[in-house]
Amino acid sequence: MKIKNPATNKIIAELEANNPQEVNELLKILQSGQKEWSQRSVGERLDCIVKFGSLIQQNKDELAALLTSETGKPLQQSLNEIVGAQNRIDHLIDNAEKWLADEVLVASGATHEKIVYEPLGVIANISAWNFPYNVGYNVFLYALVAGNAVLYKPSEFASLTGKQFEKYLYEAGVPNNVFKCAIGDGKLGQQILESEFDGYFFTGSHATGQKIAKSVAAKLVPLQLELGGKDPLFIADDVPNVKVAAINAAEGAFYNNGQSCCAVERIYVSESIYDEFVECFVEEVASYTIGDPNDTNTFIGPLTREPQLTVLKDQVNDALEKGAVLKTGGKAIDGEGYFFQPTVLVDCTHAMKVMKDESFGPIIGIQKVTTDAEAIALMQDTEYGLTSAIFTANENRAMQVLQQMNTGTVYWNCCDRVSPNVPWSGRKNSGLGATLSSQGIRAFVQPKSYHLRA
Ligand code: TXE
Repeated sequence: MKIKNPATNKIIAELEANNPQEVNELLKILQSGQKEWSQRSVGERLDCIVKFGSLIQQNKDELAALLTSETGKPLQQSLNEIVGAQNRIDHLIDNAEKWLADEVLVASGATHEKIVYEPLGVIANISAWNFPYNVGYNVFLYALVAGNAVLYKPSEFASLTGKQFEKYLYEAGVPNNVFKCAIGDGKLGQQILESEFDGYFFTGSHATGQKIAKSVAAKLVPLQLELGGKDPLFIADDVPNVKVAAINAAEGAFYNNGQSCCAVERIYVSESIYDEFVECFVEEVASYTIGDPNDTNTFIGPLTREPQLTVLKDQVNDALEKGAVLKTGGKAIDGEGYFFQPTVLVDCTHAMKVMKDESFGPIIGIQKVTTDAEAIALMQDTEYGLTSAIFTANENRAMQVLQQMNTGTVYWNCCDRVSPNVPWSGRKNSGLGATLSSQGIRAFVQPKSYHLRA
């Protein structure tokens, strides 16, 4: 498989892809290793994950450069991701033993009752490229600590990073028949769906997620889908500082070039502060440094995937045809890489694709609203359900809005953030199941209920 650098469109590596027929061989190897691994204590398995985390941090500069080379993520953001992802390991250190321990419910009387949490077995993790550390750790580290073996298929746009996970997991003591990184694209992914894994954990687009759900439904094994989003942000007229709100909103929309499932994907602004907000927002976006992702001053690098350029151009043209006003950006940037100008469209409506379809790029639509009720109705007008946010000085006003959102995550005066302490879940077309938090720990086990009559 040829690996390209999105900043230069040049091939930087060639990786031996796995043939689909190898999947069943890998599955057999993992089945052979999983039993012994599951018989180790949670603490012993956790020790390997802690060592893995240390190895990653020791090599973070080299790993960040690698991540940037294959995804185009600005170097500083690659470093941020690698360092930040350690919070998943810290969460496991603090919580895994508690949530995976046997639970004695009745210890007196004729019949004692307890729950033992057993691993699922060998699970498949088909993953995405935009935050390979974050979205990867959410699944394969939690699965390993729970006693499962894992077949991990990184996105074809983050394969080099995927191979590093395998290298350092082995160095940390995870047996090579307990974790396998399979290299390939959607075709290899399809073969994985045809094989008999004990659970399927997917991070990626809604379209692919739906295909995966259809393919594995009849197997009646656990399936989790972390899919796309069209996350709204409502800027209420009582924000203490419109400029600060605009700067925070812009970061939520453009961090990682907007290639984040929980990026701000549409913004609604109370009419009384609309003009001021738009002015501050456009000023902030126009100030972003676009360029070589290896330059630590760069905030906007190339898109990771070339086809997304066409999606973004189409959303801009569609919006303009339907009456939107382009304030900045709007075009791909000439040159070798997949660069697109950070783009702000205002006076948008829900007739436009940019307010309804996932953009997953450096483009945002802004719409004026006159009441909170109007904002709520527009925020709810989506087939996605990942996150929603409101910036306001008033907690009651925030809760009024957030309680009505049908999303797995809600934000008051923040956005575009994930914490391992609380579940990360999508509703509607944004997914199925939850990773992180105690729920994410228990996602990789199945309860066995013991009724014991001595
Ligand atoms: O997804 P794709 P991408 C979402 C984000 C965006 C998408 C981008 O919102 O929509 O992910 O990631 C494999 N059978 N999230 O472009 O194309 C493919 O090889 C089996 C949400 O990578 O769906 C890759 O490994 N597998 C998330 C993986 O599926 C198939 C956070 C994803 O590919 C396949 C991050 C097939 N038919 C991104 N086709 C969240 N909610 O947390 C492709 N694949």
